[in-house]
Amino acid sequence: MKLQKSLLGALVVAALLGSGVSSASQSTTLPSETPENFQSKQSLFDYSRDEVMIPMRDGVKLFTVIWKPKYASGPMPIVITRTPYDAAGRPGYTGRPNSPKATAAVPIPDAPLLEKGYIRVYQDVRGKHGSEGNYVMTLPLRGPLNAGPVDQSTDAYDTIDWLVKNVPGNNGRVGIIGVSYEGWTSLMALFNPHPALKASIPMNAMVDGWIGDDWYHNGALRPFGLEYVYRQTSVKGANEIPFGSRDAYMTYLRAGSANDMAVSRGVDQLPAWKKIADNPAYTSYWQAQAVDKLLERVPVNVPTLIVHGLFDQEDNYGSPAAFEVLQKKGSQHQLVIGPWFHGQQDPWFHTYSGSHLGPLQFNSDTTRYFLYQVMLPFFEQHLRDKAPASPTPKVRAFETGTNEWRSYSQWPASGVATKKIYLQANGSLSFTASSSDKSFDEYVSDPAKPVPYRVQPILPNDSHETTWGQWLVDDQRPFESRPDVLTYATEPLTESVTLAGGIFAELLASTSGQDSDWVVKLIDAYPDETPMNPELGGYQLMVSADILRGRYRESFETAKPIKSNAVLPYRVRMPHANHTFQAGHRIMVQIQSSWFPLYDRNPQTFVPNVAYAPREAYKKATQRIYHGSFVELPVLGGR
Ligand code: PG9
Repeated sequence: MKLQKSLLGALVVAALLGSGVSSASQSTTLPSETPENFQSKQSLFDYSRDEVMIPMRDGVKLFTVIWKPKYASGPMPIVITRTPYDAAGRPGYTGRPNSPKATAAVPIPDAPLLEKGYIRVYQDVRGKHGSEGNYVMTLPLRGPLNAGPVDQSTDAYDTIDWLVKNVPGNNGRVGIIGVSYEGWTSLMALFNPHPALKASIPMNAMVDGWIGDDWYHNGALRPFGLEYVYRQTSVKGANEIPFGSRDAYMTYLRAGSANDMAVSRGVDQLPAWKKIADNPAYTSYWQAQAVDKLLERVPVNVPTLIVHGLFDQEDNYGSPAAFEVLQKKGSQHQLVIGPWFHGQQDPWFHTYSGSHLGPLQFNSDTTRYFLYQVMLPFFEQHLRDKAPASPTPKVRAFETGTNEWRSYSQWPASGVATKKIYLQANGSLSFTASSSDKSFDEYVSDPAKPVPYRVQPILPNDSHETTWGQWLVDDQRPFESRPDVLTYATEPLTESVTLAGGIFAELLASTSGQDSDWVVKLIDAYPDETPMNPELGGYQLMVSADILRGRYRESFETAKPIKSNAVLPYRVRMPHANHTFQAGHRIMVQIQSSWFPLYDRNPQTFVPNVAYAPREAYKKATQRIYHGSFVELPVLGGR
C-alpha cells in the first residue's frame, strides 16, 4: 500500500514538472535516511513507557500508557488517571517527554510519585483518542440514563483488575487521581470499586452540571459549553472551534441566543450540546447524574481526598458538595481547599506556579505544598501503609486574605455562625438591619448591552493567549461604574471578618419583565493604598459570586414566568469562601442582571427555553432591588 502511494506520487510529480522527471525519480531511488524502527538508547532511560490496549467486559479495548520506574526497590503502587484529554500526550505542558529521567519526563504533578517509585498510568476513556468504543460525554452510571452494560465505574474496575494482574512488580494497590473530567472519573471509580482501589483524589471534579459546575449555574446556561463540546465531541481527538474573533463578547452578542451561536459553528449537530441545551431545568436528567446525590446512596469506603480551588472558574460547586456527603461516611475522607484556579494545583496543562494568581501573591508555593505535603502523603498512607509524619487534619484550607493554611475538623468549619449583611440605602451594607427602610435602587437591564464578565476583549477560551483561569480574580472596579450594576459597601472594617463555608444571597427584587437573571458578587474592597502590594490598592476582589435564573425562583425543576413588577424573594446559592476581610478593607456586594458571555442573556420576556430565544424576545427591563435584601455569610468566630 505504501509503495503504491509513492509510485503514484512520483508519476504525479513527473506529469507536473515535465523536465524535472529525472531529478524526482532519482530522489525516490536513494535509500531513506529514516530507519523503519529506530531504537532509542534504552539504557539511558530510568523508566519504561509501554502502551497497551486493556480489554473491558464488553470487549472494547482502552488505550493505556504505563510509565514504570526502573529504580524502585520493592513492589510499586499504581496511580492511574482516566482521561478524555489524550493519554499519549501526557507529559502535557510541564513534562519533557524525551528526558531519560522519569521525574522530568512526566508532568510536574507526577514527579513526586515517580520520585517515590510509583507506576504511573494514563488511560483514554472509551471513545477518545487511542481507545475503542463510543464516546458519551460524562457517560452516566448504568441506570435510568444508561441502559448499557458499562459505565466509567466498570471501566475503572476492569482496568484496575487488568493492571494488578498484568503489570509486573506492582504491589496490588491502586490510587486514582485527576482534575475536572478526570476528577469526575476519579469519583466514578468509587461506585462498586475494585478491591485493589485504595485511594482516590478527585480534584475540581464536575459533580452537578446544572447546579453549579460546567454547564449551568442555578439554571443560567454557560455558553462556553458549546466550545468545549465542539473540541471534545466533533472528532475522536481534540478539535478547536473556528471561533474567528478575539472578543467572545461581540461574537456571542452578534450570534443571538446560545443556540444561534451553536448553529453558526455547526455545534447543533453534536448530541452532547443538544443534551445540555434541551435540558434547561433541573429535571431527572440532571438529578440522576448529580454525583453528590449518587454518592449519598452508596457506601464509600475507599479513602478519598477531595480537592477544591477557591477560584475555580469551571467546577466551583462540585468539590465541597461531594465532600459534604463523604464526610458523613467516615473519617477516611479528607478535603483540601487551595487558592487555585481550575486545576492550578496540578500543573500538567499549564505552567502557572502556585505562588500567585493574577495580582494575588500567596507568600508560598501552594502547588508544591499540595503535591508534597498533601497528595503524596495521602497516597503513601493508603498505597504503602506509610503513616504521615504528623496526624492529618480532615480539612486543610488556604485562607485568602491572610495567606495561611488552616486546619478544620469539618467543612464548613465548626465555629461558623451565619450572619446576614444587609443592602441599604445610599449604597451602604451593614450587619444591622434597618427595619423601617422599604426603599429600593433600580437599574435598566438591556440585553442589547449586557454587563461583560471581564473587561473586553474577552479572549475565547481556546485561544492560546487566554487568561480564562484568572478571571475570577479580576478587579471588579470597571463594572462598579456601569449604570446597570448596583454597588453596596460597608465602611472600612475596624476588625477583620473571616468566612469559612457556603454563602447564600436573598434578594427582594422586582422586574418589569417576565424573567430575569440576578447576579450577586461578594467582594473584598481593598484600601486605597496597600504598600506591601501596591498593585492591589483599591482593588475589588471577588470572594464569591453567582447567578440565579429567576424563572427557577420557586422550583429548579419547573420554569415559571415572573409576575411583572411584583416584589419577590430570590435565593441565590453562591460558592464557598475561605477568606479574611482584613481590618481597613470594606465588604462589598454588587448586583446586576447579566454576566456575558459567561452566561447567556436572559431575554427578560418568558420563552420556553432561553437557549433558543428568538431575537425579538430580548427586551429591556427595569429592575428594582429592595433595601433589606441580604447576603448570608459563614462568619468564623473566635479569631
Ligand atoms: N471542566 C471540564 C469538564 C469537566 C467535566 C465535563 C466536561 C468538562 C474539564 O476541565 O475537564
